[in-house]
Amino acid sequence: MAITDKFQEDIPDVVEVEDHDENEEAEEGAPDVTGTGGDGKKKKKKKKTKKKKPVGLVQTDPPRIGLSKFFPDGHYPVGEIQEYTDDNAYRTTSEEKRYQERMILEDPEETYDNIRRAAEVHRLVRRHARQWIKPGMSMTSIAETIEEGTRTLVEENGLESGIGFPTGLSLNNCAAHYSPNAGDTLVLSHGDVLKVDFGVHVKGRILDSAFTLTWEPTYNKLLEAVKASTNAGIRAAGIDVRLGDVGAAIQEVMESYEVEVGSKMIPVKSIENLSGHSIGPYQIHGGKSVLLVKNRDQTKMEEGEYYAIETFGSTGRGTVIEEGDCSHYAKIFDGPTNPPLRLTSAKSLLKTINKNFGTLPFCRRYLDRIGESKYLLALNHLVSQGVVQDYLPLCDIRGSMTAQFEHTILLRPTVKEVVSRGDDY
Ligand SMILES: [Co+2]
Repeated sequence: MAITDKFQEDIPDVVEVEDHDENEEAEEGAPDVTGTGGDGKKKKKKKKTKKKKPVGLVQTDPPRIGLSKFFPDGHYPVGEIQEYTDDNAYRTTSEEKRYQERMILEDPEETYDNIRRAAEVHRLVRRHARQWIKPGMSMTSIAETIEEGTRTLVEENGLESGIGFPTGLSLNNCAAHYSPNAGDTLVLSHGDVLKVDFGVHVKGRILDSAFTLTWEPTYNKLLEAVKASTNAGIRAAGIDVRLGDVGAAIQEVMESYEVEVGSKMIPVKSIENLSGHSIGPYQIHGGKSVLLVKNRDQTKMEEGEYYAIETFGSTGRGTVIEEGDCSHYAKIFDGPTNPPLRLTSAKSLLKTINKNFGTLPFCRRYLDRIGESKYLLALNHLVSQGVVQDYLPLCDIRGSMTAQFEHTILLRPTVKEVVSRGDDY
């Protein structure tokens, strides 16, 4: 893809500097609760000492200029800030908690700038995808375009930065884990409900965020229900909050909606066997699950955790089952390090997986593009030996429609940060 470094002289550089200060303000001063930046005085004071962004560097369309070029000081935009409430309200202004965050920001492995960089890549890639994806396109071309955007913007570099997990493009009654394999001929149709779920990682910090697209107004209400439920889940999340209570908050909003399909009113259901999840370094499912329905899980969310808050609504049964060809795989995070493998091909494939993906999820197309072929027997062997987990497409009943919205949030010591928030969702 063409990369153009054009300079636009008419953009005043003051704008760029202010942009950048907004980030600093939230970190060094009081938490930026309103998201509008802090007081003007502080900005002026800092301006002199700041390294400037390249003046007038403009991102291409589609976005193909590495993001770091726009943020030479290594600080990336802060997400939406939500304050803790009740027993945790003290955190917003606590000196001790602020100090803790400063220490985190100074640690190159722990700093929030890793996940914020991934989030900014996600926002740019999806901004293009949301207006570009149209019925008539093949699922393969959609997936490849999103992936090319991610790879270039995050400046893919081995296991240091890259794709966080395979691009999910699940359609209609299928809610999750479909991505085209080689030879897939599926084409997007006008009446489809498409879930676009893709990931970006920087130093193993995985940004997991998803949205749904439709081209027919029939299912607008379904999308609205799911978007509102995800936001309810995000609101409910917090330090010391029980996972079961987040599920209840999600379900309550989800099931207050109904969708009119052909003059029939259909209630929206929370899919009961899908969930959001905590996220660890290089570990997409970090061990804690956030169900979308009320449940008795007393496990609490904790300070410092990263969560993917994702909800799925359905006009069907509200339950998914595995269906169709598998595309998604991942090495099991706590799996055996040196498993006894009788197939030589499996041993060699495992080496390839370790080198290219580690414990990050991958799909068959990612194996194809790095030159692997005829690997299915070996891959299945790794699955049967408990080394690799396969993730099959998850679908509700035929004829039903499902939608998904998802954000990654950080339970920072002082505030909750919805790091993937954009002006789109
Ligand atoms: Co997720």
